[in-house]
Amino acid sequence: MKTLHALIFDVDGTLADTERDGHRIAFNLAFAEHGLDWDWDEDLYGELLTVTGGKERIRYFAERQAADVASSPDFNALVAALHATKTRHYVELVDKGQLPLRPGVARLIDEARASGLRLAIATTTTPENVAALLRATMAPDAMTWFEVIGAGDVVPAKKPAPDIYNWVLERLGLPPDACLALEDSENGLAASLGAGIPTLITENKYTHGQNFAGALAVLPDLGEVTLADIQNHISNQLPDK
Ligand code: XBP
Ligand code: MG
Repeated sequence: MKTLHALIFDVDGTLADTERDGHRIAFNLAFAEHGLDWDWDEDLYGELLTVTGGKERIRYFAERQAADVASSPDFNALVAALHATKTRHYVELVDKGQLPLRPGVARLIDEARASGLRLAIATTTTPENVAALLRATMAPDAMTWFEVIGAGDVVPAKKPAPDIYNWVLERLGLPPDACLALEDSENGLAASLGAGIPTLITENKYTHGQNFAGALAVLPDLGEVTLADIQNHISNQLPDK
């Protein structure tokens, strides 16, 4: 078995169920604030989640559903403005404590910290959103618990591209098989596996039933999963055990 040196966490859908009651609400508040009658209901948002990244998601939607807006010369500026407004609303929602950590996340992170395992984050979402979520759900200084935080536009190609995971691995100075990625979605899994990182999936309502081929395991949540469980699982599944 390769020794496990680091856990690399995805954020949205993995640390917390942020999409339906967080990002989606914030997008809709931003649309209203900018005078747009767009309303992303829960089902539509589930479809739009195939596009990772908020700016990319807005652009994708507008190009298909609001061609007049998408073809205007100010469209790029509008996308940027909408996204900035959306980020403000999202951070406000997180600050109100409306997006708790998923079961088992706090316990596993505590256990990892106590055992000296290194922690990192690899996410598509905006750095301000990560900071707000860690602050609201873990501790005021929780950002310092994570040695590397790869977020948002730090790489040009978002998940399912492996770039954000490669960016994090490079800064950790670790080979992929010394790490475990924790993801919730097919796009996230494609990114982590693309970087060669063994990956544990905790699925959620939006990602249930996606293609998780290649994952170490697919669980409903981290529940009572311990580091020892994870290490045993890795040692049983990796070919070079
Ligand atoms: C998360 C995302 C993000 C959020 C929105 O994907 O796709 O885009 O929905 O965040 P993953 P921003 O969990 O696979 O990283 O609006 O800040 O982009
Ligand atoms: Mg995710």
